[in-house]
Amino acid sequence: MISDKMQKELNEQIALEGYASFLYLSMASWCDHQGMEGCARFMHRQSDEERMHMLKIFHYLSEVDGRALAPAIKQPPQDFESVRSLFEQVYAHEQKVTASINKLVTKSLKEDDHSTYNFLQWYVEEQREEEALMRTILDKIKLIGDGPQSLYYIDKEIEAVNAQAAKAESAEEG
Ligand code: OFO
Repeated sequence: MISDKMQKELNEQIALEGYASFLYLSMASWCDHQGMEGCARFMHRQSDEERMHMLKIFHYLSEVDGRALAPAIKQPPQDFESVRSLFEQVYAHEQKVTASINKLVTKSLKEDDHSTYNFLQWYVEEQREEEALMRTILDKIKLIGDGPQSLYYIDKEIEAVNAQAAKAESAEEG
């Protein structure tokens, strides 16, 4: 049985993960429109992952006899200044998610809710990986530059990240 307070906090996290999914979907569409197919594919995968993060909490709440709420999703931005600014926004959003997960972890400990504490450890690790990935991408963009001549090379770099992710996924599937 989960406390009302923890249930409310987890439902807020559901909303944050849901928003991330729609934000990244919007970014995928923008990238696609710029002809950056690698970036579009990357953002679609991130969007799918965020939906999975949202559903994971959904299922956890049911498992502990809580009530998961489907969130209202506010409209994400549709236009982005540049590919660099887009990835800066992704990184900023991931940092926001990390801060929110950290708060949840602290609260679960205060409540002696070890089940939720244990459940949240998956997110702690996921956020560390996501932040590291976004920082690597931003470093590459800074190195390459993001003028019109550089967009092709940025897209190629992101395609390499996509290929790595696909390889890791198929290794996981065995
Ligand atoms: Fe689920 O917030 Fe990103 O990873």
